[in-house]
This record gives sequence, structure tokens and C-alpha cells, in this order.
Amino acid sequence: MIEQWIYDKLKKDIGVKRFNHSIGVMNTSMKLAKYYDYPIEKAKIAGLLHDCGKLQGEINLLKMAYDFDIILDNVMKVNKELIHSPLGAEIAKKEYNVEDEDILNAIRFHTTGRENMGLLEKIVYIADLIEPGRDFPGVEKIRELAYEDMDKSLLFAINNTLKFIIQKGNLIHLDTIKARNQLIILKNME
Ligand code: DGI
Ligand code: FE
Ligand code: FE
Repeated sequence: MIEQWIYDKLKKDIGVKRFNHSIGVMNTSMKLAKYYDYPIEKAKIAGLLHDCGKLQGEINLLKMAYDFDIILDNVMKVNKELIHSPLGAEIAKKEYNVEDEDILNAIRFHTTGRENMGLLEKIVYIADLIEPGRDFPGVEKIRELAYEDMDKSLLFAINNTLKFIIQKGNLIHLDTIKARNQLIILKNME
């Protein structure tokens, strides 16, 4: 059971549009958890709160990260949209009283992914991309693969995101590269 104040605070903090996306990610995370036999309540709260660091309005993300003692790497300093994930993990801990490390890590790594992702991290990463409100080239393929083979879905999704990042000329986060390398090595060992 998620208490009502959590929904109310989240909606106020991130705005109704992001909140609706978060409800979609919560529901999709629960579906994936059921399918992959993962504790559903953990997937529910991780999905709901994954974007709790996307605070509304003119906020100084660098200052907030500093105040929360988050050490930003060079890619995050340049690419500020990546900051909401580590910031979200700290906010989940301090303001939503989340203590479970799996849930905090699912929030912390939901944008970049990383090497050795746990099942909940994979569930939230994928749910974020395939919740019903999402529509971008490639989403149908990720949706299909999500219920066939989680790692294949993840690799396809990462490749898809990387193409987009490269097209925009943005920096690639090293955690994303490491996640991708590991998935490819695993695939080649099959
Ligand atoms: O917060 P959301 O919009 O729901 O989704 P998100 O947290 O997955 O992604 C936010 C953005 O981050 C999205 O446009 C893709 C981008 N992104 C993902 N991985 C990387 C990245 N951007 C850079 N620069 N480097 C990455 O490795
Ligand atoms: Fe996000
Ligand atoms: Fe999201």
C-alpha cells in the first residue's frame, strides 16, 4: 500500500504531466514484475517515484545536487537532464522515506543504466520507456521484447537511445556504454 501523501507530494513536486507518466511507469513496472516474478510492491514504488527528482520550475540542479552531497561526474555536469536520477534517489530516501537499496538504485540508474543491473533496475528502465503514454520510433519493438527477453529489450532500448543521443551530438554517459558492453558480451556467450 502506498500512502496518499506520497501521490499528493509527487504530483505537486513534478507536475501533473510527469505525474501521469509516473503512474504509467508504476503500472508497467508492476506488470513486468509479475511477469518476471519480482516483488510487486517494490516495483510499484520504484516505478511511481523514478522521476521524483524532476522538480518543477526554475531550480538549480547543480546546487541541489551539491546540497544533497551528490558527487556529479563530468558528463552529468554538462548534461543536466541526467541529474534527476541520482537526485531522485536522494529525494526518495530523505523526503519519501524509502530505505530499500534496490528501489533507490532503480531510481538512481533509470536514465543511464549501468553494468550489473539488478532485475528491478531493468524493470524500471524498460517501464520508463514503454509505459502506455510513450510514443517514439522503436517503442513497439522494445514493448514486444520486454515480455520475451528482458536483456534483449534492454540492449535494443540502449542502442535506440544512443542513436538519438549521437544524432543530437550529446555526450554519452560511461554507465550506458558499460551496460551495453556487458549485454553484448552476455549475448555472445549464449
Ligand atoms: O525522465 P524521462 O524523460 O522519463 O526519461 P529518462 O530519465 O530515461 O531520460 C531523460 C533523457 O536522458 C532522455 O532524453 C535520454 C537521455 N539519456 C539517456 N541516457 C543518456 C542520456 N543522455 C545523455 N547525454 N547520455 C546518456 O548516456
Ligand atoms: Fe527520468
Ligand atoms: Fe520517466
